[in-house]
Amino acid sequence: MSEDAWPGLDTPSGTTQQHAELARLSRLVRWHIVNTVAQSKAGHIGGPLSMTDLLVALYFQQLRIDPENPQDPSRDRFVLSKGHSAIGLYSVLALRGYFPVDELATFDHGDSRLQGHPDMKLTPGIDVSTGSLGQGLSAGVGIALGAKKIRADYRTWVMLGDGELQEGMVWEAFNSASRYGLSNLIAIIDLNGLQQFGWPAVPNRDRFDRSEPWAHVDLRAILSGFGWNVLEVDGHDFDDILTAYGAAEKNAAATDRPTVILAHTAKGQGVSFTRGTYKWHNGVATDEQLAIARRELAIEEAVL
Ligand SMILES: Cc1ncc(C[n+]2csc(CCOP(=O)(O)OP(=O)(O)O)c2C)c(N)n1
Repeated sequence: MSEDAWPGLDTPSGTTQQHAELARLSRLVRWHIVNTVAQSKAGHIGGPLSMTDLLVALYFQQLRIDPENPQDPSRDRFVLSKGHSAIGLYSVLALRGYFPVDELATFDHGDSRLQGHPDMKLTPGIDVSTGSLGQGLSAGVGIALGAKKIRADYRTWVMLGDGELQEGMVWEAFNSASRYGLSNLIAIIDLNGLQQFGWPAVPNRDRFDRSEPWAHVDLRAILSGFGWNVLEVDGHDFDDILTAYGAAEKNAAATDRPTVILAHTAKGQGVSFTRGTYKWHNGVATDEQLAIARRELAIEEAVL
C-alpha cells in the first residue's frame, strides 16, 4: 500500500491486512447495492456488483481526492461511463465520506441527489453526468486533454462496460486519446461477459466459447493497435488491481500513451443468486433473497 493511503483505512502495513480491509469495504458496498435497490424498488444490480472491487481499490487506495472538498481543482477525476451502475458508485462515495450513508435510502426518489444515473450538478463526487452508454470515454479524453493544456498533473479514470464497447463513439475516443498522447487518461473495462439481455461482442475469460462468432476478437491487440498501453487483471483480486493501478500511474508519468486495464470480472459478483446471469442486470431482491445476500456478504446488524 502506498504511503498516502486513505487515512481512514485503519490497517498496519502488510498487504494481507490492507486487502482484508478493502474486501470488507467491498462486502459493505455490495450489501448497500442489493439492499438499496430492493428498498427503492428500482436500479441495477449485476453491473454495480461486478465493478465493486475495482471501485473500492480506486477510491480507498489510489485516487488523489478530498471528500471534504469535492471540487478541488487538483483532484483526480473519475467518469462512470456505464452510468446505469450508479448505485455502486454512490455506495463507494458514501462510505468514502462524500455524503451520509443514510442518504442511500433516497436512491432514485424524484427529489433525491442520488438519481438512477449520475448527475454532476446534484451529487458531490460526480465529475461527469452519464447514463447514455458510449459517451464517458470521450468526456474523459476532453478532461485529460484539458489537464495537459494547463499542465495540471491530475489523472482521469474512466470505467466502461464491455457491452458498452458496441457503441461506436467509444472507438473514436480510443483513437483520439493516443493521437493526443493522453498518458494521464486511464480506462478500466469491466469485462464481466454479460450485458442487459445476453453477451457482449467481446469475449472474457469465463465465457470463451470458440463457436461464438466474436470468440476471436482480441481486445488486447485492438487496443494496443489504437496506441494504448494495455494491462490485464483479475478484477476481483486486489493485488492484481492495485499493481495495475500503480503501473498505470507510472506509465502516465513516463510515456505519452494512455493506459487501459482489461478487468476480468463476474456480473453479479459476491451474491450467489445474482452471479453470472444477465437476468440480474437489474432486479429487486425479495426479503428472502436479501437475507441470503446479507449472510453471504457477512453483513452484521451493527454495520447497517
Ligand atoms: C445508448 C444506450 N443504449 C442502451 C442503454 C440501455 N442499457 C443500459 S445498461 C445496458 C447494458 C450494458 O452492458 P455493459 O456495458 O456490459 O454493462 P454491465 O454489464 O456492467 O452492466 C444497456 C443496453 C443505454 N443506457 N444507453
